[in-house]
Amino acid sequence: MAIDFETISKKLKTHNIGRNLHVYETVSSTNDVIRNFAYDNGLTVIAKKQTNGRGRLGRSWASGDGGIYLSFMLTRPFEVADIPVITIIAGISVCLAIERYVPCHIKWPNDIVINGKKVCGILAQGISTDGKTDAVIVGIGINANTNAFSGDIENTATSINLECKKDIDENALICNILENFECLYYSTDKNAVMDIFKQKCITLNSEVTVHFHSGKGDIKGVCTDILPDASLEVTTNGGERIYVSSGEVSVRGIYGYAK
Ligand code: BT5
Repeated sequence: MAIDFETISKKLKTHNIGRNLHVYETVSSTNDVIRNFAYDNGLTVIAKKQTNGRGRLGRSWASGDGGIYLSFMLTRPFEVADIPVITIIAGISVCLAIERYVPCHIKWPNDIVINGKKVCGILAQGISTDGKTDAVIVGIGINANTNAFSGDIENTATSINLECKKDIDENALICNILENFECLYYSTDKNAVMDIFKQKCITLNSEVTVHFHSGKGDIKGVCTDILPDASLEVTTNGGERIYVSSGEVSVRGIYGYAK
C-alpha cells in the first residue's frame, strides 16, 4: 500500500517519533525540508520521491518511485549525545523492520544490505548554532518497492520487493522503523543495543580496507570490535590495533562497493 498520512498516523504506536508527521509526494530532500520547521523532537517528514536525494560526502541518493524517503528530528537533550551512535540505532531499527520480510545485515556505519546489495542508506546530520548541536536530523532512504536501478548502482542496489518477491506495505514498514527507533533510542541499556548492532553487522570479524579521507593511505586488517561510541577497532595485518570513526574513513570489506 502506498505511503499515506492517515494510515501511518492511525497505526503508529510511538510517543514522539512521527507524531508530528508531514507526508509529501515529491520534495528536494527530506533532510532539507525538515529544516524549515520549528525544532520539535520526533518531527517526521516523509516523501514518495526526492529530486535531490543526498548521501554522505556530497554523494547522491537515487530517489525514484517505490522508495521511502524519510527524515526525523531529535532535539536536545540527546539521550545519546553523538551522531555515529544515532546512526547505528537507526540502522538496527531499519534492519529489524526489513527482517520481517527477508534477512538483512548492516554494513558499518550506515548501509543495510540484502544478499550483498544495498537496500537502505542513512544520513544523520547535526544542526548547530554557535558551535552547539541543537538537533539531529536522521535521514533514511529505503528501496522498498523499487523495481529497477540504473547507472552506477545497477548492480549494487536492491529493494525489499526484489529480494522477497512480494509487495511491501510501506506504511507498516515506516511505523515499524519509527517504533523500533523510539524503543532503542530511549533504552537505558545501551550495551544491549550495541550487542544487537554487533549481531547484525557484517563488518565485524571481516577483512576490511580502511581508506582515510585525509589521504593517509589505506590500511588492511580485520575489524575486531565496535566500541560504544560506534568506532571500529581494526587489527592490522601487522598486529597493531587502530580505531577509526565513520567521519574519517571508508571501509571496504566483503562487499566490494566503495562508500
Ligand atoms: C547514504 O550515503 O547511504 C545515505 C543515504 C540517505 C538517503 C536518505 S533519503 C531521506 C534523506 N534525504 C536525503 O536527501 N537523504 C536521506 P552514502 O553512504 O554516501 O551512500 C551513497 C551511495 O549509495 C551512492 O554514491 C551510490 O553508490 C549508492 N546509492 C545511491 N542511491 C542508492 C539507492 N537508492 N540504493 C542503493 N544504493 C544507492
